[in-house]
This record gives sequence, C-alpha cells and structure tokens, in this order.
Amino acid sequence: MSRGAFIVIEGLDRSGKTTQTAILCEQLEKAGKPVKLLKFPDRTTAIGKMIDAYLRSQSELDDRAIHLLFSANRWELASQIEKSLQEGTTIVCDRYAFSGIAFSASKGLSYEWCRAPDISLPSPDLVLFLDIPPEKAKERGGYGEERYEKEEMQKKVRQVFGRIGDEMTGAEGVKWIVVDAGRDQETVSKDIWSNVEGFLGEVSRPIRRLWD
Ligand code: Z5A
Repeated sequence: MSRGAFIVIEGLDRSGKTTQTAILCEQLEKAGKPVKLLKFPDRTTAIGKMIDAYLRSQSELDDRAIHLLFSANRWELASQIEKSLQEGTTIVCDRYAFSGIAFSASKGLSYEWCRAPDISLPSPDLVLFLDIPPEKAKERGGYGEERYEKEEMQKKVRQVFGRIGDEMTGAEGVKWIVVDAGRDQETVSKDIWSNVEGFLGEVSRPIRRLWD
C-alpha cells in the first residue's frame, strides 16, 4: 500500500490557513482520500495549554523556553503523523516547524538554534505558503488579539519564511509553493488544489526527516 501525503499549509497570521486547510480536507475526502487535519500549536495537550496561555499573554516565558515548548508540541504528535502516513492517510497540517523558526528567529534568536529542536521530525512532501502583505492581513477579522499579531513582527516573520522557503526548495528537496493569499477565498482554494492534485496518486518515496 502506498503511504499518505504530508501536506503543510504555512503562512502569516490571518492569511487564511484555517479556512484553506478545512476546504482542502473536504476536497481530499471527496476525492476518496482518507485524510486527517492537524494544527500546530495543538492547544489541547498539556504543553499546548501552556502555549495557549503564553499566546494570550496570560503567562510570561523566556523566548527560548516557549520555542522549545512549540517544538515539543510537534514531537508529541510525530509518531502519530508517521503512523497515519504509513497507513495511507493523507495529513493536512496547519503550521509546522517552519512557523517555529520564523517566529522565534524574528524575535532575535539565532536561525540555527531555532531549527535544531525540530531536526528529524517527519518532513512534509509539500508546503503551501500562504503569502499576504501584513498590511492586508491586518484588515481581516480578529487581527491583533494575540501576542505576535503586530505589523512589524509579521514583516520580519515574512522575511524569515522567505529564507526557509529558499532553503527547503534547494537542499531539502521539499516542494515549497508560494500561494498569493491576498485573493478571494475561492481563487486561493483552486490554486491550492491545483498544486495538491499531483499528490493524489501514489506517494512511494519513504518518509523523510527534516534537516537530517
Ligand atoms: N507559532 C510560533 O511562534 N511557533 C510555532 O512553532 C507555531 C506557531 C506552530 C498562533 O498560531 C501563533 O503561534 C502564531 C504563530 C505562533 N502567531 N501569530 N501571528 P495559530 O495558527 O493558532 O493562529 P494564527 O496564525 O493567528 O492563525 P489564524 O488566526 O487561525 O489565522 P489563519 O488560519 O491564517 O486565517 P483564517 O482563520 O482562515 O482567516 C482569518 C480571517 O480572514 C477570517 O475572518 C476569515 O474569514 C478571513 N479570510 C480567510 N480567507 C480570506 C480571503 N481569501 N479573503 C478575505 N478574507 C479571508
């Protein structure tokens, strides 16, 4: 049996990740693919609850400590991701290790230090990066409620994501697609689907590990 595809949707705040991951899961189900939706941070676990309190500014944590918690939150689910993929389930994941690097490096931590704890996590087959100018994201519902939702921070985050995308496409061999998320919902979802269609067939290559 061929394994499932591991598809990550990344992007800036309010770029439409939640909206688009839900649409994509529906489309995959309609196409007859078993699919599982994951979201990081997963705020339901014990670690996720600490992250949630931090993001809502209900607690304070050292920048390195919160970075490691975000990474640990992914490691909590790593073996489950691998198992589902091996069983033939496609995983659609809202944010992953790339957000971890982008946000913490934007606060001034070293890029390499930020990447280290996520080395060896299951590597996605496809990353769709939803790109939107921070000025435009700001106009969308709910902006500004959480800790990092400030235009200056989002600009830095966008730059680091650019670096990650270049490196992933080069050395890591992951398909990293930049999607213009400033367009209407339907146009964005059609664009995403056109990139995912190539993964509807057999995924035969073994699951790789990030930055190993
Ligand atoms: N973070 C981190 O620091 N380290 C890590 O390792 C990880 C994350 C994994 C919380 O993430 C924070 O955690 C995040 C990064 C950091 N901080 N920031 N910024 P989150 O994923 O839980 O929360 P979020 O980034 O704030 O995502 P979100 O609020 O869920 O936004 P979204 O999923 O990208 O967008 P949406 O909910 O689909 O849409 C937002 C609004 O726009 C909504 O009203 C929609 O109806 C509307 N929308 C959606 N698409 C469109 C289009 N195409 N046109 C117009 N309006 C639209």
